[in-house]
Amino acid sequence: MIFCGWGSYSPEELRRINELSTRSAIPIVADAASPFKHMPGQHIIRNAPAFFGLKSIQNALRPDLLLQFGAAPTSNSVLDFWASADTGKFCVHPLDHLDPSQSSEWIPATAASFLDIALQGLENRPVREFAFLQVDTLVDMGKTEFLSHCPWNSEPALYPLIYQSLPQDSALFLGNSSAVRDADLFSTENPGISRVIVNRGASGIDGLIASAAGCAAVSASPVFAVLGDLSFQYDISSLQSLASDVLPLCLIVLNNRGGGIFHRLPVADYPEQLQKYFITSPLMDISAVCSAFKIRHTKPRSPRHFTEALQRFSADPLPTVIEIDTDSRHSQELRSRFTLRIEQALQNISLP
Ligand SMILES: Cc1ncc(C[n+]2csc(CCOP(=O)(O)OP(=O)(O)O)c2C)c(N)n1
Repeated sequence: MIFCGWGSYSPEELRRINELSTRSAIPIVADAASPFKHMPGQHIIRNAPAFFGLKSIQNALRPDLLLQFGAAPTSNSVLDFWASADTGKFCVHPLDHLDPSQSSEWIPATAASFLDIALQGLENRPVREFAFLQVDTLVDMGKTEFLSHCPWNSEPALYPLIYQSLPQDSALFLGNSSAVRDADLFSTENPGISRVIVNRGASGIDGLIASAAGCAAVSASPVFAVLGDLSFQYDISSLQSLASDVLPLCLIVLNNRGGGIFHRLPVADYPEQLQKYFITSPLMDISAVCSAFKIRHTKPRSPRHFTEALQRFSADPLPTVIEIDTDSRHSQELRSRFTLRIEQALQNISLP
């Protein structure tokens, strides 16, 4: 199994990773920030975060080999799968051994130089029916069904909406905290997304507007960035360069009034402390902040208004903020229900 995390891959490296996968009949596990998420192909596992963490799956499906290109997986459940897999595990990276579990061997090489050798003399293997790919298809169908019953502005349901609404040849920047994790779990593929960018660092929520603005300054196409309201507040001063340089950046701010991610952590069992010390709800009026910097702002009330706002930006890509009100507690309930639903659905299938 080939894990492909975020990283700066040349088109040739992507072509050759794809070749390694198809010729050796080994599937690719695509992270939300991996270019493979949006590439066509039956050999790509796109929903790993939804089922790799299940013990039933970890016990039943045992890959022969794990190979990682780019950064380590974003999702904790995929990291858990990697850490617990009792098999040969190798991380290919020129500079660093990017394995938080330190349970693998490091191959200090660029993907290109590794693939030069790996592809030499590789015999084509016949396409195999992989249980992982079959489960992925089931999970994908379950996900679509589940999200179709969620409110449009719940955090899980927003990701397919955002992904499907992005125009041809768009670049997508995913903020830290819930954005990159929910994208990993709930997004759908859109071949129109030509580039996904993250600034993961140590998961800092500072400087995300500046990072996205930097992308917009050099990108050939408009950039869309998804981030939380607290991340937005942390980096308001970067709106200045966005406005003065008239950068083609559309910030999609999910406003759940503070750090929604903390609803996922054990501290959520202590509501008073959670609210006071962790959520840290900003008192900011995003519309007023945008007006202060002379940046377009809109707050859609329906999916149609949201897609219209994206279309307006695409037609005239001036700095724009699209603010969507979300409910972090309800969104967390939906995430828990989704995990349970997938677990139940997979209990009844017979795995080889
Ligand atoms: C610079 C920095 N300060 C604090 C944190 C700790 N932290 C992690 S997530 C988070 C909340 C982020 O809130 P928001 O951007 O609104 O996103 P949400 O959690 O709602 O998805 C905080 C404060 C951090 N990661 N980086």
